[in-house]
Amino acid sequence: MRWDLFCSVVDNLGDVGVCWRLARQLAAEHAADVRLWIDDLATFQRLAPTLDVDAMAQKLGDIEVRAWKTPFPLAEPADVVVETFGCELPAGYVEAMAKRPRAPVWINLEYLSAESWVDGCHGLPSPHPRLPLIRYFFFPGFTAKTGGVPIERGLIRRRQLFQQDAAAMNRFLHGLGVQTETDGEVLVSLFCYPHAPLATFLETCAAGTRPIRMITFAHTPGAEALAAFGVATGLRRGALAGEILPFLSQDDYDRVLWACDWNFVRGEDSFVRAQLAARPLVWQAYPQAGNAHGIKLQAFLDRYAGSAGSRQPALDALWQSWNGLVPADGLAAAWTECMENRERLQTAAGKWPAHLDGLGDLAGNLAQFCAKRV
Ligand code: TRH
Repeated sequence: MRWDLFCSVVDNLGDVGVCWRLARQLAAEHAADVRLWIDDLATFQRLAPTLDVDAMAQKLGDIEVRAWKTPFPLAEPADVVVETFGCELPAGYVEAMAKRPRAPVWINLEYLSAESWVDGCHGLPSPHPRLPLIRYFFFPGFTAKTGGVPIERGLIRRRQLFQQDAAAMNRFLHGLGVQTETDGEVLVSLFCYPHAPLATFLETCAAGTRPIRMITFAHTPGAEALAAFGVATGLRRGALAGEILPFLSQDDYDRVLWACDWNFVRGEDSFVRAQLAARPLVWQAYPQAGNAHGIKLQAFLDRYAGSAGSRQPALDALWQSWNGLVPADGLAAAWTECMENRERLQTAAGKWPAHLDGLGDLAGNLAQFCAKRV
């Protein structure tokens, strides 16, 4: 089957991060012939360094990458058309979809949310007001009534084997230039938005009793904060040492998440990857007006705590202060308590990937949904 995925980069990396991952999985695991239309090749190139940002058409592995320009070129619509994150398909392409002898399966792939209303909206059809086309709303999510989350075949087993092999983890980290000699050191990965209470967090870590090595990534807000705090490239201040790595491939970023004891993540794709890493995590939701992201945050924490069998008040407090939903002066106490309860938090984090895996993965659920309608 031929698939057209359309991705319009809003800002940051997650739109293209999710689309690139989905495209590769559909091709690798579902024999999909995928054309990925992207309107911002420069952003995409951060995730795919070999991409030619000037090419109108190119192959990246098995994926045909097309520059989504205006005016949109004539193109024969695919059997399945995925409009990601409500990006609004080119009008001419929609007209061409309606002229196909058999209308394509048209999917609107939504943003990930743990909110309960998602269950009732997932899979609903929406007939086009004028053309003989139906668009289906497809929601990633955390229940069996949603599309699940992206999980590549064998990923969980690969992560388990990696985490069982301390030598392999150390070799991987040393290969990135991360020193891991200090006994009892807690490894923390940091990927956040600029408005996170970074100064408060770094001060708290430096003043703490446990040695912490914080790993962050070039050209992200964490890198600036670590450098400003004087702990870049292995330097230490109090209990805190920092490492600024280059921006990694998605697969290497996964392995950093697997190797760390705590992962601070953001947006959508790194949020899911940290859940699959089976380590305690702190999520900074993409900021929305009126603190709507606070509702998304609490909805996820409710499900996550439910699965763990008990609420983790300190984790809730840490997430709330990290997201600016409560004053940052509560962050130090919340982080200290989370560090004391780390074993319990690790037990909860270790259970969660099995729950996600049990939902079926996003690409598989999407392929199955479309196969029934194509
Ligand atoms: O970059 P983001 O903030 O993207 C956001 C979200 O997708 C959000 O839902 C959306 O509304 C907004 O964009 C417009 O966070 P996210 O989703 O984690 O995407 C980051 C991508 O970068 C993800 O695929 C992981 C990848 N990454 C690497 O490949 N290497 C790295 O070194 C790092 C730190 C991240």
